[in-house]
Amino acid sequence: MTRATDPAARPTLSTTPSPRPRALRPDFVWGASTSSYQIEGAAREDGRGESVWDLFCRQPGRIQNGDTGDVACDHYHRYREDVALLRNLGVGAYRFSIAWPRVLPSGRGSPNEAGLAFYDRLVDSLLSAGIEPWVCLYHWDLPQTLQEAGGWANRDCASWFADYARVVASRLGDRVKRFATFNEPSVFTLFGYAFGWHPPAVDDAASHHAAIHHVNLAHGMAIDVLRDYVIGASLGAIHNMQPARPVQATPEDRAAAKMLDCYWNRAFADPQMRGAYPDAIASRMAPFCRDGDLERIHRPVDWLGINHYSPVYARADSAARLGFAWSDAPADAPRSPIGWQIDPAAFRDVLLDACDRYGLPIYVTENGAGAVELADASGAIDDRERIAYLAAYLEALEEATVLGADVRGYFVWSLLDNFEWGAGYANRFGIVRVDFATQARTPKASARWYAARIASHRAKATA
Ligand code: IFM
Repeated sequence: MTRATDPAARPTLSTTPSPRPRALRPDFVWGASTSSYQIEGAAREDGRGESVWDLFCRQPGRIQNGDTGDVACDHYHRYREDVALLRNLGVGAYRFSIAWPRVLPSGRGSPNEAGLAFYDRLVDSLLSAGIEPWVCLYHWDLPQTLQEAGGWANRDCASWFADYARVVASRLGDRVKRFATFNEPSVFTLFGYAFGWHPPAVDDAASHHAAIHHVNLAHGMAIDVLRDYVIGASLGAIHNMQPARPVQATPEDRAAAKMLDCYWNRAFADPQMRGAYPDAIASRMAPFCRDGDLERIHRPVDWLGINHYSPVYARADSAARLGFAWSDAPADAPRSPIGWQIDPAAFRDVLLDACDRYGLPIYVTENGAGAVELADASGAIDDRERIAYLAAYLEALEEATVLGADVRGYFVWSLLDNFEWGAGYANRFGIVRVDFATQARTPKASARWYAARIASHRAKATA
């Protein structure tokens, strides 16, 4: 493919919207995203098995304030109210994930009818509200029993995942057509198998590279299953893509940033959509890669899901096994209330570069801003900083589209404040506030802003 635009010629983006031709397609998909462990709760109900996150949260010191996903947003019981919130926003699509241990409590074997019935109810409720369900099969909650059998470091996990995909596809595939395999595979493999920050809290290069390869294999095998079982399927893979930058402009930090780029942006997307591992890590992947594996991984997909928040930074460290050490953004970078860098131009460039490199229609499957927020007495939140972030990032998305990127949709992260992994409930990403003591939902100012943004696009598209 030819480059959509010369990177050197890309203008600097301001965070103040300026009048320019609008390029979003009339059928642009507006959506909101969540994930199973972060919102469902009902951790011990209706036969759900344990996930790696259930155990991890019980380990002292792992999660801020000792929080767990046991109750989370209690979405398992309150999904009708949450679908009503989605309908009021005017979104056309809702991306959620299936909890593998709710559907297959031991990871394999007999499906749990009650778990499947929950997703039936959710899908039916979305469809009656005129909202298209976008299902992601895996958002990090591996069944604990499979972890005890080696987890993603065990090659068999790829077949277990394909079997799980078959169970979900045969149950929901009559009504759900949009499926993604994994959410942000580079995050859960790096954080779980290389840094020890997420479950299974391993810090081992061989397990990490094995996990990368087996997740890739699982992706390809599940794509084949979904094609076989879902008539009219539209299949994708969801990757976090963020510029990987050197924290200082030294040759050593630049080399470190290249390695971070390989693991963060390319270790999954390249084999899945181009059929090869990046050269810089190919020899590390070779011990796990058998004949025919790359063909099994490189299956045709219909779209690329991109999750993007802010750039990531690397620094050189001679002791770092992977060739980089994680670093904070430079001190002078503009930041969101939880310290994440704000750089909408980086988002625009990611969309343009991904469009060139992978040649697929793009849906932004996550973007949003975290905050530590206090409500007023009525529970209201005037989250102007989040609105400014969303406005600037949507401006960047439109600019990428004007410059030639084929971006077809945007899902805000997140519909609800939810369990934000290691930060527990302290960091809030929702456009709807959740009071975790009462489970009351209160749309924030950003929810009203997002609804108006969607309505104005629809009005123009149908004018
Ligand atoms: O909450 C997470 C989500 O699970 C994966 N993408 C990033 C979000 C914000 O950290």
